[in-house]
Amino acid sequence: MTDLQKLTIERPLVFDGATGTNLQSQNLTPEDFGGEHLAGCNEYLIRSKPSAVERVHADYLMAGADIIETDTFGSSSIVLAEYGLESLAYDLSKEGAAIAKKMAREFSTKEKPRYVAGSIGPTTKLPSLGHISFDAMRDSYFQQMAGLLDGGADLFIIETCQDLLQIKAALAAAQDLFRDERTRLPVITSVTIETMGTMLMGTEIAAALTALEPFDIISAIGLNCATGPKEMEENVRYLTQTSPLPVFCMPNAGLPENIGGVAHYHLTPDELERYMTHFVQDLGVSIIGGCCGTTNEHIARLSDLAGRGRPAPRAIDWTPSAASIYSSVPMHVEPAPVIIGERCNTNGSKKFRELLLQEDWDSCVSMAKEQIKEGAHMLDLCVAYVGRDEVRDMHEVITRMNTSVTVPLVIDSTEYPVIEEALKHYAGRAIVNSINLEDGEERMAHVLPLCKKYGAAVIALTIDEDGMAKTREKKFEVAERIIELSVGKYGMREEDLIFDTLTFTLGSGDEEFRKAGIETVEAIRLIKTAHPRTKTILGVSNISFGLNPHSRHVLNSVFLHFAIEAGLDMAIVHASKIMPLAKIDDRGRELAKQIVFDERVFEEVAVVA
Ligand code: THG
Repeated sequence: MTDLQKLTIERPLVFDGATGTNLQSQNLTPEDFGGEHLAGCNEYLIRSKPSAVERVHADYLMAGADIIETDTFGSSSIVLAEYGLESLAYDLSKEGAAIAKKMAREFSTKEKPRYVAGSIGPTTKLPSLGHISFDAMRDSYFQQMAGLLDGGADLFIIETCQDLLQIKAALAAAQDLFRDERTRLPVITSVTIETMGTMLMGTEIAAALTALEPFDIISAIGLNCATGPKEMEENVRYLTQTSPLPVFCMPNAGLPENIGGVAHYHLTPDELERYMTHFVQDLGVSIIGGCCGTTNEHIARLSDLAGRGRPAPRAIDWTPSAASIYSSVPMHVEPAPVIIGERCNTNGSKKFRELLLQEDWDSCVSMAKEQIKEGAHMLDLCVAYVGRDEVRDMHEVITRMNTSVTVPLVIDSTEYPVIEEALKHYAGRAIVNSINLEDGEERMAHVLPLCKKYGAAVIALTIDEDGMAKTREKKFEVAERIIELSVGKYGMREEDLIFDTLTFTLGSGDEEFRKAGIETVEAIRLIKTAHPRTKTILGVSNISFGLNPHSRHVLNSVFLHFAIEAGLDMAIVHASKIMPLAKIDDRGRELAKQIVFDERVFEEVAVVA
């Protein structure tokens, strides 16, 4: 199968409808399922009664579906284990794909080729709640996907996702599989937004898009299950207005009504067609289908609709962002800067360090929450402490913060295993802090593949083999070298890079560093002018190390002000201690400005310092 984006230019692609609904209508007996103990295991029908599965496929192919889904929604070892069938995960997946492929071939014509989507469900476990480890989930998906690939699937659909970590584990599996097999199939990811308006884990659609958009393995993104098209409309609209990827939508036949413990679906084919016509022709959804409760009549109507022409063109307004498991936060805000709380850092806060040493994890989380109350948009997190196991400490903190901190995290560590531990347990889109060229490419070669694997953005420091760059020209030169490598060699995009032009303290009185502030500010201007899609950041408190607290606040605030004027997007600060310029008296402001721009008159400096 070729690129989904190209296939959907002329007309929307149509998936099939519900598998369960169709199987139910066949009135299968426990014997059909292979015995009482397997009744309800739809995936085992692939073995015990393949004709029932073939009939589902044939019905939808006759209804006009372009793409049929394999009967493997739950063919992962995790789900099959509930029936004691975990050892069959690969085989059932492969056989399921083979059955679908055989049927698709039978119905394919030159004018209307039919495709098979390997269906990959969410399993029964939520990694963000600690039900299963990322690696175990990846391994389970890998087996299932390997079977689907070997059985002849043309694409994968990772669907009905409730927890973004489920998708990330599945994407990691697909990346590994495609690498091993030297192949690549289109991958559709589809999340489920519950009636309360978020995914089961509380994830808003914007956070889901922010977390998934960076994965270049994904061909389309969308929504399926839980509700009917009516309830989906706002989220569908959001995706069509913002997603750089084609948008997929596969609703239920309306909200289910529970009658005597059985779900009933009431949306008629007529009604489904009406909503989907709006989604396709007004909003630009380009891949459609039906989830629970939809039948071949529903799909026949979608097929008619697809025959009526191309999806509406979309005007996409995409903003590079980071995300927590709950919400998305842009990497540039007006007024700038994006405020990154600095205090959950063992090197930067005595209190946080002590809480970590006491292993008082809940209070570590409380410090994070305090900073959000103080106005932080994101939080820097560093748990390094000499003599302690940083991977373990990161695990303890990140697994808690993943679900209890509502703003995105910036993972601040020099250790690669620590960074990976954090990214594996973070459902949202994190920012990694940081890479540099101190040891040449070494660090980038370790960190950037992790950023790619988990979809993270990254902070890059202007440090190279000669040390921390001091002049604006050198900082700019290092930044350009990092861009060239990151984009050219490691597949990052400019908008995934956040440059930190670093400053030494101006508080030491050291002659050598008198120009540090101005060079840092001007380097920001150079980078933002030449590469407007990149972002910039500063650890602002660095500039005032060694001064008294009041002077620090004044100098930090004034420095931040000028950095923002030069184009700074983000700042790592003590959120409650940044003062608007207007709140600083004229004299303090003037003196701080003289220090930043190295215009000082020597006698006066003593007053500030
Ligand atoms: N760039 C990037 N990341 C960074 C920095 C940077 N991470 C760490 C640091 N610099 C930014 N974080 C801090 C955190 C705290 C302080 C300074 C920078 C700080 N702390 C007080 C002190 O040490 O005196 C308060 C101590 C306390 O509360 O115990 O100044 O530049 N990318």
